[in-house]
Parts: sequence; C-alpha cells; structure tokens
Amino acid sequence: MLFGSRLMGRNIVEKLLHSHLISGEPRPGQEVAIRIDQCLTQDATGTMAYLQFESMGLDRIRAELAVSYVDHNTIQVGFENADDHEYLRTAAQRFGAVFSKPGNGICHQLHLERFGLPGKTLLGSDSHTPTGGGIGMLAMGAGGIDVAVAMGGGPFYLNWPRVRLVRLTGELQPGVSAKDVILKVLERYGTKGNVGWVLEYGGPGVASLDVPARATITNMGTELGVTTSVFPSDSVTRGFLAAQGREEGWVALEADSSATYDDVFELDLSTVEPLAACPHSPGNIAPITELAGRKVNQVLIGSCTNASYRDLKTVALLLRGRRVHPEVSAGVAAGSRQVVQMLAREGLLESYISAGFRILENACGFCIGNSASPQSGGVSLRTSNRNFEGRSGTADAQVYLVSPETAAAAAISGRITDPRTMETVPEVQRPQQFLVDDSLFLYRETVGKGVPGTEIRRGPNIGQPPAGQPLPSVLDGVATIKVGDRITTDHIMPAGARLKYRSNVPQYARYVFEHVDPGFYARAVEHRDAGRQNIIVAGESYGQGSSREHAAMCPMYLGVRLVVAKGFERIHQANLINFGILPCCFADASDYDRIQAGDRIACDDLHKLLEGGGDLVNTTQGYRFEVKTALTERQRRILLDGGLLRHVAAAAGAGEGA
Ligand code: MIC
Ligand code: SF4
Repeated sequence: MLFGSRLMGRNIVEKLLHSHLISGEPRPGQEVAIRIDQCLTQDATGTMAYLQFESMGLDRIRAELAVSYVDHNTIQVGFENADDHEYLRTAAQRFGAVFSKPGNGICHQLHLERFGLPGKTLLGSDSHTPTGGGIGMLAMGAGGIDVAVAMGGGPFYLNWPRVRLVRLTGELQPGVSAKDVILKVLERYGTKGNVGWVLEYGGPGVASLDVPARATITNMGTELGVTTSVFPSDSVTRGFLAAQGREEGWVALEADSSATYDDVFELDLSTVEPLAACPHSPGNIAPITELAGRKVNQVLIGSCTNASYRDLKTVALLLRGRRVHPEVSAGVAAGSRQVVQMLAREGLLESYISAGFRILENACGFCIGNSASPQSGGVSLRTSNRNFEGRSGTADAQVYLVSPETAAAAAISGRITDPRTMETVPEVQRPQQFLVDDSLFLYRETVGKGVPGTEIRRGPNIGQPPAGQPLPSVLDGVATIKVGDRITTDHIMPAGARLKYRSNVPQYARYVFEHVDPGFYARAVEHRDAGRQNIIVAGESYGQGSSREHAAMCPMYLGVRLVVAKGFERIHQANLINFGILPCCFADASDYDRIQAGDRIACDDLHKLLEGGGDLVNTTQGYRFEVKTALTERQRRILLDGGLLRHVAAAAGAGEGA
C-alpha cells in the first residue's frame, strides 16, 4: 500500500499502523480502521466474545490466528467455570481457534512465548494484551465484542494515537528490574490523562533489556491508560524467538532515524531504584527505601506482569538456602507451564518448596482476587499490576506492587526490604532453548477452518448476550448513582467471588457497583421497570482498568442509557457505545459538583446529543447543564441501533433482534 510521498521517517507505531490501515485519516484523534492479524481471548471475557461471535452469525475464524485461553476462572467451585471451559473448547474446535487448556498458563505469557510475532497486530479481550508489545507487536486490549468482530475478519476501530518516545539510556543496577522501570514511568505520568497515547520505547538502553523485561514494561503500561506500548524488534527479540523455536517468524522493526514523536521522555536506566505502587493505585509510587521496615503479611509472586522464567528463576536463586519469614504467607504462581517445567527440570522449584512458598496454580489466581486473599488489614506485596481497593478480595488489605526481587526480599525478612541490601542478586540469562511442549494447545491443525459439525456444549451457566434497545429520543431519567474520579471497571463489575457469573448476565448484573453502593441494583431495576432510564454520574477517568465489557453490558441490562462523566478511559468508552450507552462529558466540570444522586434528568431530544452535545435538564433542582459528546458517524449509528449486536444485525438487513 502507498501512503503518499513522505519527507519524514516513521516511528514504529506509525509503521505498524500504516501497514494495517484499512480506512481513515492518519491524524491524531481521528478514528481509523485497521486489520487485525491475531486475536486472543481468555475465559472470563471469552465466553461472551464467542457468544457474540455466534450471535453475529459468524461461521469461522478469519483472522490469521485466534487463541482461546483458559486462565482466569480455574477455581471451579461449582459447575459454572467448567461449563464455560467446555463451551470455549467446543466453540474453538467448531470455529477454528486454538484452545489453550486450563493448566497451560496465563494468556499473555503464553502468547508471548508461543504465538506473538513482531510486525503483527494483536487484539485481545483483556486489557493486558499490550504485553505483546514486548516483541514488537501492535497489541491492544478491547471489549469481547470488538474481538469477536476481529476474529471474524472485521476491522478494529481506534483513534490514531499520539506517540511518546520513552528514550532509554544506561543500564539497570543489580537488584533493580523491569517492574521498577514501568513503576518509574507510572510515577511520571500517572494513571489518568494518557488516553490516546502510545508509548514507544527506544534509545541505546533498549538493547540491555531482554524480552521478558520488555514484556513486563508493556504489560503494565496498561495502567497508564495508554492505547498500548511497543518495543523495537531487534537481535534480542530474534534470540528470544529462536530459543522458543520460532525464529522464522522474526522480522526487524525499528524507527527510522528521522522519525518524529509527539513527546519524548528520557529515562536513564542506571538511575532507576526499587519502587512500589502503594495502596490503592498502580500510580501511587514510592521508593522502597522510604517504605523499608514495614511489616509484611503476605508475598505473592506471579501474574502476567512478572511470572516469566527469568523472574521466577531470579527469585528461586535468591531463596536458595533461605526460608520464608514465619509470619509471612508466601505463594508463587508461574506464568506458564513452560516456566513450571523448566523450573522443575533445573531443580529450582525445590528452592521455593524448601523455602516454604506455597506453589499456586499457573493461572491468574490471586491477581484477580479469586484466591489467596490476604488477612483483614493485611499488608500484601505482589508482583502483579493492579492494587485497586478490594481487588485482592479483602476490602481493607494494603496491597503493594513490586518487582520479583523486592518481593523475594520481603518474603525472607518479613518486612519491606530494599533488594539491593541482599548479598548479590543473580542475573538470569535467557536459556539457549526454552522447553517447548505445546500439547495443551488443542486444534492447531484446524486453525481458521474449524470442524463445522462440532456440537457446541452449553451447560446451564451459558446464557445469551442480552439484546439492547434502540436509543430513545426522549430522556426521562434518574442519576441513579454519583461516583468519584478514577472509578475502575473492578468497582463497576467486581470479579473475585463473582467471576463465575461472567456467562450469566442477569445473575452477574446483581453485583453492579456491589462494593460502591449495594443499593444500586435494586434502585436501577425499580427505575428501569418504571420506564425511567438510569444515568451514571462520574468524575475523571471513568472505567479504568480491566477491559471487561460486563461493566457496560450489565449496566445496559439494568437500563442504564447514559453516563455523564468528567472523562472516560478508552476501552470502557468503546464498550459503553458497543452496548448502547451514551458516554457524555460535562461541558463545565463544576456541574459535576452540582448534580446529586437521585436527581431526575430530562432531555427532549436525546438524539441531538449525539451530534456533539447539548443540554440536559436537572428537573429536580431546576437548572440546565451542557454535556459534550465526541462520536464518529459509526458510533452514532451503533448507539441509535441500541448497541453493536443490533447494529450488525441491522446492517445485515436482519432488522430487529440479534
Ligand atoms: C484484569 O486483570 O482485571 C482482568 C481480569 O484480566 C481483566 C479482564 C477481565 O475482567 O476479565 C482485564 O485486564 O481486562
Ligand atoms: Fe490475569 Fe491478572 Fe494478568 Fe489480568 S492482570 S490477565 S487477572 S494475571
């Protein structure tokens, strides 16, 4: 494809986007459509993604590759999780996806090891899909329905991003690792105000970071709210792929020497020190030296951020000949079966066992709060990427996010400890050859073809995606809830103990805002059933965190038609539109202070709001206030039709339903 004569070179992000561009104008903020090469789903979002894939009448996977992972809901108390797994297995077989059995590991770690390729696009129904940026992919998270469309060969729509170069120089000091680098970036940019940006890593310091380190950085870049993060593909990438037996898929990818950026952040790796994200935000950063000495109750090593062979071997070596502090409960969950097998083969699992670590399943587990919750008020040090209040399953726990080295030091000493104070921290090199055993990836031979006659198994936990309703022209609504800044999708739609209802929307909807306002569900149902629309009023960065589309789908089911906020996060905003909920922003932020929960809100031409905004009337307090919308023509049509499923059905000439 020709993109016109060019005077300036391209950065990596531009190269990846241009080589996949289908339509739209490549200007920051403009919506463009791109081709997606690879897709991934995980079980907690995947059942809905595949149910919607079916609802749209799609018959087989048309992307180059789709992998259906099972890693989130592996606790299996009751039949629900297992029903989901069986549905996903049979759907993968039928439609031509690879199925990754439970026990294989965490989607992002596995995808990096076995499928990801530089130069490709990857869309995943999980917000940490940018992990793939560690090997030079344009890897993005999205709601399940957007991934379903991409699996069926359809385009993905995103706003052309602005690109910030994170220019790395120097080298990390012993005891400091990739987690500290991304925490440093979070310290600088925080968790809000980064929507519409992509971080591109470059500079001479890149060469000193191996692929797992790069993947840790791009993984947790998600917490900034950026669209994605990406590293070049160089000899380090090539070496990693070769060691995974996949060198043939390697291509070089680097920025042109004359490439330009919208912003540059200079970071000298040698100045980075051990850091922690303190309760209750990944952006609440403090140096370990300041926190040192605090008593720790729990240490958990794992998650898609820090559970690579490199990370777990580093900890295993640190643990040799040492024991977990008697008052600490320590656990380790490897990122993949490959990691477990290699640790076992090298006798490193033994270090964990002898030290007194609990060996947890190689799955998301503790990270999503469905196991290993800390004691009340407990201090937990974790190598994962999110410490939102209550996410651990214990409402008043104090969760700190740290590097594997810092976690190991705390496990041994029982206190927050600077890992640089431990005698030599080992430097783990990439192995010549990783242990490759793909036997838990099923249906590789029928990728893209599927097995058409396969019966899809639907146990009682498998519901139907709810149908939306066209957007009414008149709003007669209620501000059913008013929440503050930085409300995460964990606040809106809790995971943990409620995770097993992901495939059962009427049941899951009972828990919308459960921990924020337990009365929300009953009020919302009452208003909905009385013919009033529910409205959510929110502060800045509404919908941070997880990509879970249930945070839009369940409110839609409860009759929410409008969210009026000071600002939105990218994935959640797209999910709201996909489920027929109109996201609008206060034109004057001070109107946020004025509106109260319970106020009646009216508008006699709601459709007009789609054209950039207009006035809403607070009939309880008797004043008008202005809201703004920023929608493309495509988004307007989706909203008018009542969500993407109905829109697709309408476009296919099927009229009603879906
Ligand atoms: C998360 O880390 O919050 C999750 C669970 O992986 C989510 C997906 C989900 O809610 O299923 C994410 O990051 O998108
Ligand atoms: Fe799983 Fe945690 Fe990673 Fe989400 S952040 S994919 S729950 S390991």
